[in-house]
Amino acid sequence: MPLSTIQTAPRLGNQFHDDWLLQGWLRCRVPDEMLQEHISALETLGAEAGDRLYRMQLADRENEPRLTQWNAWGERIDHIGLTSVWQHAQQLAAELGLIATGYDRTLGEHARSLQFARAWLFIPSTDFYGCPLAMTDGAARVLTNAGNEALAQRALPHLLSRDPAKFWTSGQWMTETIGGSDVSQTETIARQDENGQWRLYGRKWFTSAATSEMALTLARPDGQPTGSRGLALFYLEPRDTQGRLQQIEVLRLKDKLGTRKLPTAELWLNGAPAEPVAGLERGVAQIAPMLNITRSWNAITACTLMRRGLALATDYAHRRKAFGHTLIDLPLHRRTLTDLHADWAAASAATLDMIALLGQVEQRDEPDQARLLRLLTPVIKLGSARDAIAILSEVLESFGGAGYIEDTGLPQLLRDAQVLSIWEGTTNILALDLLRAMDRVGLESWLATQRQALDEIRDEALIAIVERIRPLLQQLVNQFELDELCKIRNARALALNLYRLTALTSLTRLADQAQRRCNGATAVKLKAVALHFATVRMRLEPIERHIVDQALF
Ligand code: UCC
Repeated sequence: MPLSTIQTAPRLGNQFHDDWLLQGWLRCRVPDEMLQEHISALETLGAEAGDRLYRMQLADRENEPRLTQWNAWGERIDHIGLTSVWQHAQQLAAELGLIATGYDRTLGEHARSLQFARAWLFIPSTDFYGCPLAMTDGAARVLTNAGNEALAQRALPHLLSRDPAKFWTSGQWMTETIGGSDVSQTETIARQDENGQWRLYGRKWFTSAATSEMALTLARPDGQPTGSRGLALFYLEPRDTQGRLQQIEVLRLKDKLGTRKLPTAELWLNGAPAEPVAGLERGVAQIAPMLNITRSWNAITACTLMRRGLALATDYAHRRKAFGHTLIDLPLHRRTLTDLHADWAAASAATLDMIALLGQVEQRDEPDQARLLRLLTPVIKLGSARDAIAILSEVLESFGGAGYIEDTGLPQLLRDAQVLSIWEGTTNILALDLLRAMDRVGLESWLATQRQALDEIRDEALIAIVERIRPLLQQLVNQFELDELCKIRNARALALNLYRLTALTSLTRLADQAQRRCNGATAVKLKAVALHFATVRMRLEPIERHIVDQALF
C-alpha cells in the first residue's frame, strides 16, 4: 500500500550564517579587524554544527555514558565510558580554544566575546559538553586569581591548552546530600595525614563530568567553625599518573531527566589527596568566581538551546504543509514563531552583553562595571533559564505530535533545558543572591548604564520604544522599596523585572546599532524582533504588597 504522506525532517543550515543575532552582535561589539580574523573559524564551526555534528548527535541519540565499577578480575576500576559525541567534543574543544580564547590577552576586552561566539555554536552541537567547559573556565578564573603560584603553574597550562593531548577539564564538586543550595552546610571533612598531606572524607552527591582531570571542591578542615567561613576551597586531581582513582569511589551515575550524555556522578571521597587553594577559610567566597563563570555559561547555554530549537522549528515551518498552506504562511503559527524569536533575541542580547561586560571587567579595573556584572550575572542566569524552558516547550508544540517523539531528537531539547533553572543556583536562590548583591552594590550602575544605552538610540521607530522604557526603569528601582519580608517574597518578581528590562534595553540598542553597522537582512530582523518584544512581549511581574496567603500552608 503506498504511503500517503511522508513528513520532511527539519534541517539545519550553517549555524553561523543563519544566526543573524550572533552575527549582528559581533559586528556591533567587536572591532572589524579583530572579528575578521575569527570569521572563518566561526563559519567552519557553523557549517559543522549544522551538518556533521548534528548528524552525529542524532546517530548517538540513544548512547549514554557507562560506569564500569569492577574489571573481570575483581579490581575496582570505576571507569566511565563516554559517548562518541563527547569523545569528539573533548578534542574539538581544545582545538577551538574554547577556554584558551577567553584568556588570550592579545584579544583585550574582546577575549570573552570571541570565546563565547565559538561556544555559542559548539554548545548545542555537543550534547552538553559545555558543562565541563563551564567548570573548566570557572576553575581557570579561580586559579588565575587565587595567588597560589604552584597550583596556577601546575593546572593553568592544561586548562588553557589548545592541544587535545594536553588539555584538561575541571570538575566543580559542590553539591552534597544536604543539597545544592545551602553549600555552607558542606559535610566533607579535610584532615592532614602524618606527612602533612591534606585528605578529604565525604560524599559528593552530584558531581558533573566526573571524568575531569582536576576538580575544585569545598571541605571543612578539622576544627574549623560551622558555616561557609569555616570551609576551605581545595584543588585535587582525582586520578594518579596511571589513571587510577586516588581514594575516590564512583558510587553511581545519576539517573537524570535530561543532560543524559553528561556523566554526573555520586562520589565517595575516602582520603582523597587535595591541596588548599588559598588558606583554610572562606571557601564559598573563594569558589564564587567559579560560580559566576559557570552561571554565565549557563545563560549562554540557555540561549543556544533556544536558538537550536527555533532553527529547527523555523525550518520545519517552511516545509510542512497543513490546511492548504506551509505552516509559516498560517498567520497564527507565524505569530507564535515571532513571539518565540523575540523572547530569544531579548534573552540573547542581554546574555551576550553580559559576556562583553565580563570581558571588560577582567581587563580593566572599573569598579562600577564590576558591580554591574555582580548584579546582572544571577539575574541573566535565572531569566534566560526560564525563557529556555518556556521556549523549548513551545518549540516542541510547534511540531505537533512529532515534537513529542523521541527519535526526532526534539524532546531532548526540553529535557536538557529543564536543568538550566536548577543547577548553578535555582531561580529562588539566584533571586536571593540578587538581593544580597543589591545590598552591596545598589542599582545606580545599572540605572546609569540603561539610561546611557537608551540615550544613544537614533532610529526613529526604536526611539518610540525608548519612550516606553524610560519610565519603567525608575518604576523598577521603586519596586525595590519594600520592607525586608516583602522584598524576599517578591525577589523572583524583582529579578525577572530587572532581567526583562535589561534585555529590552540590550535588544533595542543592538537593533539600533545594527541599522548602521550590519547588512540589510540582519538589521531588518533585529529591528523586527526589538519592536515585537517591546510592543507585545515585554511585561513586568506584579509586586505583592500585602500578604494574603497566611491560611494556605
Ligand atoms: O556543582 C554543581 C554541578 C556543576 C554543574 C556545572 C554546570 C555548569 C552549567 C553550564 C551550562 C552548560 S551545581 C552546584 C551549584 N551550586 C550553586 O550554584 C550554589 C547555590 N547556592 C548559592 O549560590 C548560595 O547563595 C551560596 C552557596 C553562595 C550561599 O552560601 P552562604 O555561605 O550562605 O552565603 P554568603 O554568606 O552570602 O556568601 C559567602 C561569601 C560572601 O563573601 P564574604 O565572606 O566576603 O562576605 C559572599 O559575598 O561568598 C560571597 N558570595 C559571592 N561573591 C556568595 N555568592 C557570590 C557570588 N555569586 N559572587 C561573588
